[in-house]
Amino acid sequence: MFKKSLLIIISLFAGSAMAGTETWDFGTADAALDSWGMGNSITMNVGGVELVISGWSDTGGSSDNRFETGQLMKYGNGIGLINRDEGDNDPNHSIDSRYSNDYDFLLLEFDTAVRLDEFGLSWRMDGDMSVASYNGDFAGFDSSSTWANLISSGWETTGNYNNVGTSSYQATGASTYSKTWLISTFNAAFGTPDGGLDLGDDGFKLKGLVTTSPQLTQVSEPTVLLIFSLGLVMLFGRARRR
Ligand SMILES: [Ca+2]
Ligand SMILES: [Ca+2]
Ligand SMILES: [Ca+2]
Ligand SMILES: [Ca+2]
Repeated sequence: MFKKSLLIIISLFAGSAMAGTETWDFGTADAALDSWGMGNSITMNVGGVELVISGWSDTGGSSDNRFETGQLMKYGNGIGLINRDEGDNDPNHSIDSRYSNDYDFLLLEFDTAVRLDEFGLSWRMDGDMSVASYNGDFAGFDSSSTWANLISSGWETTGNYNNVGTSSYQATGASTYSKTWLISTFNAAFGTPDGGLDLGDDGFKLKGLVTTSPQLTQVSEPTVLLIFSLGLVMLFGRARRR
């Protein structure tokens, strides 16, 4: 009985430092739109981690290059985006770079640092894509944010992916953990066009993500401390009885 209790205590304590894997399926009702219209978002919780998704494009300013929010849409199990310079038709309602010189992207804000391991698409056109993470505490985009100053403002390219398909999830190759990620149509801010990796003809609808978080959040620190203290009390109690 005592040995068993101790084993449970130790496993609970060790569990607090173990990695968790979160699978985000945007086809579920948990990924509903928070509201309707420009600047809307999707808030979702998986395994104790919260994710807020918003949609953006470079539709602002007199030079058509400043970041502005767009309107997220749900199409079956996929997330799309209508930016401020386009309408709700195919392929504009996807996260696309097809028309109007606008490059759409999704901003992913987690409440804890995660590693973005994989993403899945429900639809794509050409399918050249980019993923980036923010290094530090992200304060949000402002009216001066553009593709040209993205990398110099704290973002790091995780990778560019040529012709991503819909049949299987794409691995990102990410090695860093961050609370803030960006998933985009391929853009020259992230790398030089190369062969099939070309600009301005891409679009996708995002159906899912796989992330890794460094700790299990189900067991809070005070709970772990309480359990550990109880274990110590039991240990001392047993030692004194001998
Ligand atoms: Ca679009
Ligand atoms: Ca435009
Ligand atoms: Ca633009
Ligand atoms: Ca392309």
